[in-house]
Amino acid sequence: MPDRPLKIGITCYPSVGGSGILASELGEELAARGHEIHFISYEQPFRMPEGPRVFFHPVIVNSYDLFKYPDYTLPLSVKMAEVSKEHALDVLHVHYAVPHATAAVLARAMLHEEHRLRIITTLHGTDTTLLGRDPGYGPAIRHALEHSDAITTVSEFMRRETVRLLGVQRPIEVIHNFFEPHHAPHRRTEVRRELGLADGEALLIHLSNLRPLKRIDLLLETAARLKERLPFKLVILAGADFSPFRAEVERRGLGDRVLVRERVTDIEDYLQAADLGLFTSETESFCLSILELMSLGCPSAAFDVGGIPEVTVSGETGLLVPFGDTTALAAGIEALLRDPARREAMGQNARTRAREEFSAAAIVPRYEALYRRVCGC
Ligand code: GMT
Repeated sequence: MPDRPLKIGITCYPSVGGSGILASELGEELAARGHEIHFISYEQPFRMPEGPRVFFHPVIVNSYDLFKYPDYTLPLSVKMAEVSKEHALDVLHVHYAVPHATAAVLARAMLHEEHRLRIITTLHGTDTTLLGRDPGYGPAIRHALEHSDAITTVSEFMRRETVRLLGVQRPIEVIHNFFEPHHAPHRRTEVRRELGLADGEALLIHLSNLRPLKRIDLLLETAARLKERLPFKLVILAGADFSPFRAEVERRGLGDRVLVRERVTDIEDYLQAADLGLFTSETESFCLSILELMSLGCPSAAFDVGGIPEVTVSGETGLLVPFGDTTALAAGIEALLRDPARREAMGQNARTRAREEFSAAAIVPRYEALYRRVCGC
């Protein structure tokens, strides 16, 4: 008898961010495989798919004068319990522990035994590496992990950090992120023309939410080192307001080199138009953006931090240098861009690695198997 489709709740942050993107793409792939997907969040996730088996349940957060800070955790847990009961969810998969895993554990406590909810928590990054160290959060995160039916992390680095920082003793399964590129609406030449790229000018690309750990200062420092050495433009797909960085762009004389696009939905347009990704984060559990570029045959240059070396292999599918060494980063980029055959070969390797290791076909069945294991179905 074929396996029955599952009813899966997904909670994530809806805004631009790797964990929300991954959760949305996972929902899309699971729905395409016949499962029923219920997103529960305060807004419809940025890349939430549309389709017959995909539902969105908004969490309404009221603000009351008596509270200095509005609370999200309690209304979220009430909505999780409500949706679990009404739709007989098999499993609730929460992405990013804070506050989603705690809300899920509370939701389960509110339900009667016949609606016993299975909870899977996927740790994505700063829920461990930043909040896990915070004495105001650490014990609550540990409690939620100990009461989840399964825990996953997006890299081996994250698994190690979770054990080290939170002392979690339970098994933690590493399921790497995946990415399936959508069709790019425009051709590479059209995008490059729209960006005003001259013949022979290279296109570097950076995608991020610009938070402090993305180290935009080092990104601009690297671009400044390349300024006199190469004709290039750096396009930044910003998931947040870029204006705080404008003064630094001007100070470094990069005004005509840096192009910013905010809240882009058709990222594939830019991914396929780029020659090289550039990332300068001080930590990353995975760096989904590097994988997104790899999927379209574009290698990246980055610092060798966190889970990044699990995604890209230096010298084969990209270029990694020690953290903070912008001199080495700029030299490596210059060498690569002056050698189109090598860059092209790296791009091909990147595409192959993305398909073999980090495609939906490689990763989604691992989540399905996990759901069935925790549900016993
Ligand atoms: O952890 C965060 O700071 C946010 C999180 C997010 O929602 O974007 O990013 C993390 O999750 C992504 C998806 O798994 C990873 O690609 C990012 O590397 C990771 N960010 C960090 O570890 C800083």
